[in-house]
Amino acid sequence: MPANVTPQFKKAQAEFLAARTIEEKIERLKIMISLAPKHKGSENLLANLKSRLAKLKQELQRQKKIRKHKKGLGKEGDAQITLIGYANSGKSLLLNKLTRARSIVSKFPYTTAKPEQGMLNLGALVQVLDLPSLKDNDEDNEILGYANNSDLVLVVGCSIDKIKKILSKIKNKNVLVVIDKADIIDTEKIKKEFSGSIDISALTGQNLNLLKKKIFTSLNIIRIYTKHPGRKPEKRPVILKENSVVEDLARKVHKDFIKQFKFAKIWRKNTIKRVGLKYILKDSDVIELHI
Ligand SMILES: Nc1nc2c(ncn2[C@@H]2O[C@H](COP(=O)(O)OP(=O)(O)OP(=O)(O)O)[C@@H](O)[C@H]2O)c(=O)[nH]1
Ligand SMILES: [Mg+2]
Repeated sequence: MPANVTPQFKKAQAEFLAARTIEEKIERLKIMISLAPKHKGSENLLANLKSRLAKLKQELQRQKKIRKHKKGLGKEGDAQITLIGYANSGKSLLLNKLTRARSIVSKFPYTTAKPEQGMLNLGALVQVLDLPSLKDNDEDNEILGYANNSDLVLVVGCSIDKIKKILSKIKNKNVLVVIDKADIIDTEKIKKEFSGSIDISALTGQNLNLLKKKIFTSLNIIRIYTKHPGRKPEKRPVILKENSVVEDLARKVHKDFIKQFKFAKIWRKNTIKRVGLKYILKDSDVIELHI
């Protein structure tokens, strides 16, 4: 990147990097383009940004088609999780408690006729899908398709038999058993049956914070906060896979960063370290890239 970009441009770039949805990325990239230097030495940068914008617009069109096809439910945010279970297990109430969604909750079975969604902010934005209840017939295939395609499946139920039956249907390897209605049932026996499971009550809020923590750790992603020298870290983290290295972050920030990379400074707990491209990042690291 040319050295003579303005601080406003750098700020716009940081905001672009923290963007999650494609729409957000496009908006912020447009701002970057408007702030980019427009002289001979920066032609490459500008061309680069414009081609990125064109690609993002293409991708948006593609996703819109998919969303339409799936009645509005393409993947969004940094990760997608699904809630699956039998009728009345409490999936819709749980979605509403985890996010700002207002999925209809009722004492009657099969109230949720199509997937409902909400966004759970864990630093990483986690899209939560409340799926229609399983019926043990062909209609289950579509529901299972959603679950198998998501980054994590929450199996919501409160009987050992039903939970076992759901588990036998799911191909996704990343599954968390959530025993619901802990305010009215004795969950001890069920908890023992499924190692790593958690008991909650969507109604009283019991263990919901613990559930959020488990969701985050089960997603195997890390939140990295970039910063510019002399400034505070960005509020919105860059999301990477667990065990990513500085190079992965640099690539995500801007491909030119790797070529011009000198060193990175990392703040982790109470330590500050100077590191190279191969250094393994950890969740919550604050990082400054020097080029
Ligand atoms: N006591 C108690 N009741 C709950 C809890 N969670 C849900 N319920 C109740 O269980 C019933 C079903 O809840 P829903 O969230 O609609 O269940 P669902 O799995 O979405 O069910 P369908 O979509 O209708 O198949 C409602 O009457 C809820 O109020 C809970 O944690 N404790
Ligand atoms: Mg429902």
